[in-house]
Amino acid sequence: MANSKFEYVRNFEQPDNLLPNTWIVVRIDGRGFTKFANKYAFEKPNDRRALDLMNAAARQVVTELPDITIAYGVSDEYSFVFHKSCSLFERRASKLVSTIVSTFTAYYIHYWSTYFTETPLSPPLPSFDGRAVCYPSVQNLRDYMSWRQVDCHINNLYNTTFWALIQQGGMDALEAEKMLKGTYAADKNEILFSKFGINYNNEPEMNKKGSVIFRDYELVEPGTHNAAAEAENQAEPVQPSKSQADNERKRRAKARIVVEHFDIIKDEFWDRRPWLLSNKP
Ligand code: DGT
Ligand code: MG
Ligand code: MG
Ligand code: MG
Ligand code: MG
Repeated sequence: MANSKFEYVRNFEQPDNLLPNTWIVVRIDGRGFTKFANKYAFEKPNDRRALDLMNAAARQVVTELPDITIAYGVSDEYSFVFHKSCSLFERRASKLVSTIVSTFTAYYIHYWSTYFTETPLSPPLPSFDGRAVCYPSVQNLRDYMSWRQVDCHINNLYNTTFWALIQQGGMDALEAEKMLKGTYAADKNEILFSKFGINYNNEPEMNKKGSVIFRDYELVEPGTHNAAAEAENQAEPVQPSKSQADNERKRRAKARIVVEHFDIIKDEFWDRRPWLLSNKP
């Protein structure tokens, strides 16, 4: 249907290709999940089923989009990182974001009954928003990931203490809020331990650290590698040949995709898995 008189409308489309050679992060977030969590009586502050469901949907997104290097999730959000060499959809933001959001949402609904066996979904159905941000250096990308994990830690320590004060301490929300106002991490640890015998260190790793999803290959010995320095120092990659790219795609398709609850702030996680930040796609 070339050259109809209507064809000119195509010129209204705006380009939205993201900056080349930058790490693309697409973060999705549940819309109105405060209300959604109440509707389905999610356990407070962490509902194991809800978090497992988020992880199952995200794992499926990583499986279907091999250009994703790593993903990190906490609460009702997930961040998906595309390698800086990614050329999927010519790096068009709207295509990348909408594909991630719809694939994730579809699997969230698909897997719902696996994790919430007693409570079928009913409208309004869960939905997610999404945005894409480019990070020009490995350090910026690592700082982004650290930012999300620190956020997870701060919120989880607060929420764990807040709900202990209510559920076990018999306070109402206002009293608990007042008690926690202006407290530091050490104070919250102390409240948990002295009032409720809870050692925060023994809380589930998933609640304290969130979840990280990546392709697992053979680990590098600890202390023998500096992934961030190497990635920043490597020459920019030359475009791989078609057969190289095909082989790489097959290797990625075969790799085991794992969901872990590791510390992604410290160097060790990255140093032991140099392929995550490597200049090679
Ligand atoms: P938004 O994102 O602006 O549409 O609004 P919300 O309500 O989704 O707010 P957001 O994303 O800042 O915060 C996430 C909400 O989801 C927060 O109110 C707690 C809730 N949520 C997430 N995971 C759990 C869980 O495991 N248990 C419970 N009880 N609530 C959860
Ligand atoms: Mg939001
Ligand atoms: Mg939300
Ligand atoms: Mg959120
Ligand atoms: Mg089409």
